[in-house]
Amino acid sequence: MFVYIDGKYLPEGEAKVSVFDHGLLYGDGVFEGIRAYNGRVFRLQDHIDRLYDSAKTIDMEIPLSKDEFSGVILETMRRNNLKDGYIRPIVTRGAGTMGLDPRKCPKPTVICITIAWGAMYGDLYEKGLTAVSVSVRRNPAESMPPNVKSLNYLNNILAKIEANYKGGDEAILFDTNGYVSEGSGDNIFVVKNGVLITPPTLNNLRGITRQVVLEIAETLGLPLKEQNIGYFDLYTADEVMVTGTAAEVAPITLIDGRKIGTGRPGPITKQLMASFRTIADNEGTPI
Ligand code: PXG
Repeated sequence: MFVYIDGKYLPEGEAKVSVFDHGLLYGDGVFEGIRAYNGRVFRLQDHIDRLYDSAKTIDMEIPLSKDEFSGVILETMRRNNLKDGYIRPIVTRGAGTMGLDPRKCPKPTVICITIAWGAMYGDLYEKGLTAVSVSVRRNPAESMPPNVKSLNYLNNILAKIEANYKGGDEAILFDTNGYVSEGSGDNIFVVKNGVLITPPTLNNLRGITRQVVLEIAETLGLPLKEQNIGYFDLYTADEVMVTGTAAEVAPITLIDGRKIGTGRPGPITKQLMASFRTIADNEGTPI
């Protein structure tokens, strides 16, 4: 595979980052996770916009225009002959000296990695995933906004480790007020009495898949609410699902040992999964 790094497309073994890069030393940087289906990059502009918003928030200027960055993503896919896959653009603060101060890093490092990739959860899309709530809280917006897709994912990784020990396929994080935040790498929706409900995005990542699901719900005329929910709402929901670039739309059928609804993926979840598949397979920026 070829990897784009700082203006060059290099064989992956030759694409190297300095040990003094603040992305490595401090997790100082931002990234995106994007999918391509059938020769088209899904929601490319939305991902580019979020990448630049993440960079703006951490006061880092990406040394490429948005159009140039989109071009790099498409060209990396072309050079690797990929029509379906996963794309990881990364911008780190760049190489500097020791010390947190970003002014020590004259130039951000820009990277784009692509890999071939299929469904993340295999047969769990039919059976449903098991989720566990974790004691690790999502970092509060006033400390580190969860809207920034930063290179420091330890908050989410600690949640994932806890879920692994507790035997869950995915972790459900709460915020410091006890509201449901999100999964370790996806957003959460519940269905109760025919209404689709998802938390507002102050305490979670503004997921692009979440946005697609909201658009589908609107098109289908499904009643929809963006409102805070607690663990009572999770356990007593008729259906629960998670959404993300990696997970796509995935049903959750067991949470902390409580069967959700019938214990099988519900009708609204299945409808949203099918509509998502159609949209993902048919729209996108041609490679
Ligand atoms: N919340 C968090 C914390 C995420 O990291 C989402 C929600 C869903 O956002 P999108 O825009 O993808 O719908 C994410 C995205 C991985 C991986 O390597 C994780 C994500 C995306 C792609 C790959 O596990 N998370």
